[in-house]
Amino acid sequence: MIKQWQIFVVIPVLNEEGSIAKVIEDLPSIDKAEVIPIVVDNGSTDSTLNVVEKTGCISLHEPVKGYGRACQKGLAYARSKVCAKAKSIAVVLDGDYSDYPEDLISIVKPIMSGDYDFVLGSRTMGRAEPGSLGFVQKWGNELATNLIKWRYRYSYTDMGPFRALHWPALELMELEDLNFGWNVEMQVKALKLKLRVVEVPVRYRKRIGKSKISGTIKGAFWAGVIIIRSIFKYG
Ligand SMILES: Nc1nc2c(ncn2[C@@H]2O[C@H](COP(=O)(O)OP(=O)(O)O)[C@@H](O)[C@H]2O)c(=O)[nH]1
Ligand SMILES: [Mg+2]
Repeated sequence: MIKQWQIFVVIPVLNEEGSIAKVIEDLPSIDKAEVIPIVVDNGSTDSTLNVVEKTGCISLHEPVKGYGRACQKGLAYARSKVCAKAKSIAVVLDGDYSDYPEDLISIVKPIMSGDYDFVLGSRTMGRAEPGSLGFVQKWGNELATNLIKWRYRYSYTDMGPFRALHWPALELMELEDLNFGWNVEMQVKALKLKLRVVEVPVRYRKRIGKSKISGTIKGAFWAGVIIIRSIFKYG
């Protein structure tokens, strides 16, 4: 039987053998909705693919590296599965088990109630385990949220990875970033398009395995460059 809602949860992964099964297992079921995890790998060299296969969930492979590109691939697949008789939501969730998949319930609720188009999981409004947010993440958050506030007079409290978009809003956005400007692009375009935006508190903990983005020095440098460039490019 077709459920009223389809919730596509796109999970980009790169070498997350220790965490990806936990992320999928902890996704909650949601009343009146079909929750559909879609894992998108970018050439993991560990056993991530085997682990994902064992979970039985949809597993895609994107040959060209890039966080945004992997998310785009997952969303393109979801688009091919969108059912005209249901309402759809696109969710992005990292595969490192630092977000709590159970918080999906609070992430999609404001959309399912018809009140909002874009929901951002805020780790600063919620509970972030000490040490879970590194220096680059905090600094990147400060820089991006302040620049957005200056440009749009809207104060986001986070640039976190766990987020949801009502499907028609996603299509309006025409997201194009293929890398780490993806989050910034989404948040900026949500304001530019005057979507109904809300943040909900989410929990955050130290990741399993090693960071591929913000935990590196290269990541710190590029985070700044990408944030500034994305705000001007997409704003
Ligand atoms: N498919 C794909 N996933 C990636 C890539 N880079 C990072 N990821 C995944 O994106 C998520 C966030 O990356 P992470 O290393 O936790 O970044 P951090 O939270 O900024 O430290 C994790 O699930 C990673 O496995 C990439 O190039 N391609
Ligand atoms: Mg992470």
